[in-house]
Parts: sequence; structure tokens; C-alpha cells
Amino acid sequence: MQVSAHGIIAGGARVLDIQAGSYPLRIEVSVPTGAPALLTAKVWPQRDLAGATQLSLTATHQDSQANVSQQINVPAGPRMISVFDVTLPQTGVWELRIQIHDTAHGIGVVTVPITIYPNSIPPLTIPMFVAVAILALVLFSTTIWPEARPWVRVAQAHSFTASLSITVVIGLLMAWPNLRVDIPTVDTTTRPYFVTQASQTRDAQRNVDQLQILVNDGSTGLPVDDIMVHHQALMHLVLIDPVSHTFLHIHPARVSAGRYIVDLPSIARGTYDVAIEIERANSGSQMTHQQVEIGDDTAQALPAPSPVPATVQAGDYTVTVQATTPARVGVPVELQVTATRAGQPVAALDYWLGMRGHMIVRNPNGAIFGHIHAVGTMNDLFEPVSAVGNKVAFVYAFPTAEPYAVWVQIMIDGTLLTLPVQITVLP
Ligand SMILES: [Cu+2]
Repeated sequence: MQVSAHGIIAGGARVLDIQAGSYPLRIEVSVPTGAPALLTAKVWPQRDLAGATQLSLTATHQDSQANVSQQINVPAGPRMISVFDVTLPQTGVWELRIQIHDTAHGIGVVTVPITIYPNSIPPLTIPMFVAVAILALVLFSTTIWPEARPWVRVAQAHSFTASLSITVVIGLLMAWPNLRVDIPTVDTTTRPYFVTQASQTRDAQRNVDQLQILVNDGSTGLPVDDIMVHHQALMHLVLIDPVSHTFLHIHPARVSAGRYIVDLPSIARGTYDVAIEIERANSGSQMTHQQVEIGDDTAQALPAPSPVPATVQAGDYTVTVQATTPARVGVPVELQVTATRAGQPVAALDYWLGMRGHMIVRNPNGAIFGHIHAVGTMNDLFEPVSAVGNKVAFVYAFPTAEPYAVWVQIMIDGTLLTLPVQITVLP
């Protein structure tokens, strides 16, 4: 039994941020229904192109191996959006392979499974139309024929009652599946959990260290390939080394069923906590934790973060993080984050992964790991991606009285800022 591929399902456009080789990519895929159908994908590298770049999209049908592809050449320079349009000739599961290849950084690849469902009308639609048509006809005949004989009147009454009953019953039957959307399906109970194995690998050709993550189903052992896009990524990976204060929040690329790969920047060698968050079809999001020794010996440890209220310098930006009340166990505390540049408030904060701010908290032994979103609404649009204002707030109830490491992540003008601070939680 192969778990089905779902990555992105039909209806509307899905946006995902993913690391393909050395490029963070923002991708929007609009999945059609029925076939032949036009599939549109926008690909937007999230940093400027260092060299002449070739972007390509190849869609391969899982069963027939039929494939279609398109290539777009982009000159070196400021990042821009490339739009792919390919016509998929048949329904079923397709694997989209999006590749970015520039002369400076080599190849980055991400593959995403999508499912094209056939167009179909619900089976009861035609009887419903017939019943409604009879109903309309009867009503019409009573209006144009007011002096009808008694037997005609009886026939009209009977047809009216019958067609009305049929309409109501079919209407209820058609609505019934939609009334039950929140009840878990059988699938949920057959997919209890997943296991992950993270290990450092090396891409010898491109001369970069990578982290590979294998995801297997807990009950069948098979690769997990029903991973859905959630919070604009297939997989959210957080790496923390409490000794060197190193923190990474990245989005590995799916390279095949249950296999994810991401380039590692130069980070201090250490034993890292690896938190992996995915969402499987018909399940909620789930997280695994494990430890892995990675990093390179030449990279330096980072300074210990300052306790709040803290002012953190990140490139040209100065960001303050402060709590409105002292943090106490179990009491929600509000953390306010304010960004300025050269003494002036920044005009706007970008949406990153659909939110204007993310915060990760970790207690000293790593047993408590929290991922908190900034207060506010989500924005899943491909672009525009910013909202006016230089402040965001987070609310979190720390479960234990000890010092917590906290990383706030915000994006300004397309640059992601990671701001480490420390919060001591009082009893
Ligand atoms: Cu993430």
C-alpha cells in the first residue's frame, strides 16, 4: 500500500516557501480540476540572482510517466517572478519538479506531488433537476389553467407533493456529506504518527553540507507522502544548538517520497535539537524532536542572547523586544517587538509564512518547544506581502519557571531577521 500523494489539492492557489539548493523560493501553484487542464506555477527566488539562471518546471504523471515541461531563462540581477503555464493531459497524481540552476550556485530542486481530480457532477444532480422541473411545470399549469377539472386538480396536487418531497430529500442527501466535514475520516485513524531520521550529508558536486530528513509512517514503515502545505511549507525545520546559541528555521525541499533535503549554512559544530513539523492529509499538524550532531569546526559560536527588555541589532535594523508584564508560570505574557532603522520606525513588516511574526521558545532542557505566531490575521497571498506598521506582539504562557531562549523572526523589505533574546520566567 502506497500512501497517496497530496501535497497540494485542487481549488485555488497554494503558496509555499521552500529552500531549493541555495535559493529560498516562494512558489504559488494553482491546481485545476479535470483534464486536460492548465496548471499555473509562479516561482519567485527570495534573493537576487547571482548569475544567469535557468528555471524549469517538469510535471510527470505517476502512473503513465507522461510528462510536460517548460524552461524560463532569467538574467542575473534583482529577483523577479517567473510564471509557468503547462497543460496537463490527464487526471491523477503528478509530481511537479521545480529546478533552479544558476552559474554561481549550481542546481536546487524541489518536487511537489499534486493530484488532479476529474470534473464530475454529484450523482443526484440530474434527478434533482428533473424533480425541480416537474415542480415548476405544475406550478405553471395551475396559474395558466385556473378553471381545471377536479381530476386535473388532484393530479396537480399529487405531482406537486411528490416532486417537492423528492427535491427536499435529494437536497438533504446532497448537503449531508458537507454537513459532516469536521468528523474525522477513517484515514485519520490509519495514519497515527510519523518518525523522522535526520542526518548530515554532503553534496560533493556543489561542495555544500546538507541535512537530509527521511519521514516514515509509524504504522507501515513506508515513506510518508501525504504531506500537505501548512503555514506555506511542506516541512518546517527548526535547528537549535543551546551551547553555541545557533538557531535555524528552514524549509527543506521534498526530493522524493518521504525524503527532504536542505542546504546547511556554515554553523558551529554541536548537538542540535531538530524539530520537524508537518501536516498529513486528514490529520492535524504533528512534530517530531530528535538530536543530531552537525556543523563545521571553522564556524564560531554566537554570543549568549540578552535578557528582555532587549535591543537587538540585525544588519541595518534595530529591534527591541519587551514584555508588558513580568513573565510568570502559566500566565499569558505579551511580548512587544518594535523595529527601527537609523532611528526611524520602519514603514512596514512583511508577511513571512503567512504571518507578520514568528517566535520560537525553548526551555533549558529542550522539553518545552513553542512556536507562536504574532497576534493578527494570516495572509496567504503570493504578493503583496507587507502590512503598514513597525510593531508586532506575541502572547504566550510559559509553562515552567526557568530561563527560556526565545527567537523572534520578522521580515522587513524581504530580509528575514532572527532576533535571539532570553526571558526568565518567575514562579
Ligand atoms: Cu517554518
